[in-house]
Amino acid sequence: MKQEPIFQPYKFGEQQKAILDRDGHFIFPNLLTPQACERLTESLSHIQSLASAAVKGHEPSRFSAEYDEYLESLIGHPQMLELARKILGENIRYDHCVGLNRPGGNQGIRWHSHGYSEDHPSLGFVRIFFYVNGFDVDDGGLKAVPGSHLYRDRKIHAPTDEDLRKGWLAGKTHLITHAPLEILPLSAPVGTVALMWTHAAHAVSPRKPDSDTRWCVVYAYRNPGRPSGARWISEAFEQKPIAGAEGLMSLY
Ligand SMILES: O=C(O)CCC(=O)C(=O)O
Ligand SMILES: [Fe+2]
Repeated sequence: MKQEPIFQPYKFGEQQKAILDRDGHFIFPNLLTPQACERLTESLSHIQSLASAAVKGHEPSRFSAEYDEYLESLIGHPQMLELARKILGENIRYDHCVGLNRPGGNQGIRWHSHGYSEDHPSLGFVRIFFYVNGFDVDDGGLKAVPGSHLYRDRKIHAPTDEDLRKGWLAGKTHLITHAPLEILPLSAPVGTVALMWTHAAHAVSPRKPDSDTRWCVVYAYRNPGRPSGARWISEAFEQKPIAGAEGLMSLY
């Protein structure tokens, strides 16, 4: 069955890949088609509606693709896999699909990084964020530290920008450009797709109380070879045949 496109035409060649590898993140403004945005908004509203009845250990927000057919169908969508393989190369596995809806008043998330294969840097792990209705700076907005991913530090933590500057960032420079590392608040128009290497320091600012819900979902893929802490896939889901995702669901 042919799937509807999710992305507008885009270029992600050597130059764009080099920017991702230098900064640790890469933003495609307006990449999602209007139709995909509509379907995603419906699916993410559905995930949101399940939140109050969440089963502990198998939450709809953490196992989102297991609770929504459209979200499931994107795991093996040809355009999704093409993009994931432009980043990671041929040999990839699916890792997780997490709903990141942030209603007005949501507190955002503190500075952190994630881990994968610290001992074997050629194995990559990338998050592909779909910011369906986008976000403004300081309104449920993603922030990053370009170059932080090159340290491959899985344990970056700080409650505020100030704490990060005084702590982990102090005295650190970019390992390629040698510029001092700095916090970069991002903004994203409707339909933005953001790529991020897993070791990049990132945080999300609180959503303003009178803002609407920020609709967002993330799909993560990796090169197999190491255990993965964020691999949220139930046993039943790992066995489920999903079009296009054959061979992608196992850990190794
Ligand atoms: O909500 C966001 O924009 C980012 C959430 C996050 O830190 C993650 O999925 O790793
Ligand atoms: Fe994160």
